[in-house]
Amino acid sequence: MPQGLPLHPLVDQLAERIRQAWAPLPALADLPVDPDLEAISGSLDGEALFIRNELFCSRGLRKIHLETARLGLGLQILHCVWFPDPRFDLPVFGADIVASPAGVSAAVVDLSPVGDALPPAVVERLEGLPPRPFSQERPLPEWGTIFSPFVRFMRPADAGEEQSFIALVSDYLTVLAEASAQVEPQPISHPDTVRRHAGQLSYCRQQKRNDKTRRVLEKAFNPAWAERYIEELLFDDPVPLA
Ligand code: BLA
Repeated sequence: MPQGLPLHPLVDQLAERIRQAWAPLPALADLPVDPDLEAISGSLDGEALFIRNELFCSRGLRKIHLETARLGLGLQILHCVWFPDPRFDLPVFGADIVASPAGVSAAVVDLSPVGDALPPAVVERLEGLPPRPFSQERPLPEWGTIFSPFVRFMRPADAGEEQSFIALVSDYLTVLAEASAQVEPQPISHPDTVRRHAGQLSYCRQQKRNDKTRRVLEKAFNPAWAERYIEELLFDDPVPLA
């Protein structure tokens, strides 16, 4: 880890679990990223800042992104999104953890639809997962209409719930990996591909309405840098269909 600073155990353990989940994906390959955006370190008010980005693609997934960061005032972030290739009928996987010295305030995970609803095979698998109760579920923000009925958003109350959150994320990643191994691509001009492309644009547009992310990045760096980071790295649009 840059600067050798440890991250919150939940952030470290979940990052490790996510790396294990992408390792066996078919046709896994590095995704080139501007070195300016890939690894960033600096300081704010005497505190070390860093961002580490890991990016891949695989069969059916145009971008697999994991960000781990320390962004000042002891704020630690794990941000992870797996964006599907619109030719494949797959949901978007997203997870976010926000931790500070006061503890973890937000942990969220979802498999989000890029059309009207999740693919039926994904719904069936999600419905078959073991129940994982959390004692402090949080209400979704107003831009959260992109999430599925299976979204989970909570403040993990203790180490036990932190482990449950890791298990929950593992469940969702297993569902997506299974779906991605089975789904066949449709042509680029197929109406379903066009619809999923539009759905992914809308997912990115809604995520960009999360002012909390933007504010943290603007304060740690500056508004222009934050804008570029959000537009080009966090929530870049899928390439236009030919
Ligand atoms: C909330 N995200 C937050 C918060 C901060 C960040 C500071 C407020 C914490 C809280 O309410 O307890 C900050 N998140 C970041 C930063 C990055 C980041 C700086 O990812 C930098 C990379 N956010 C996502 C993804 C999801 C997501 C992929 O990036 C979900 C799949 C969700 N974050 C999300 C939600 C909230 C949040 C739902 C709560 C927003 C609210 O209550 O208003």
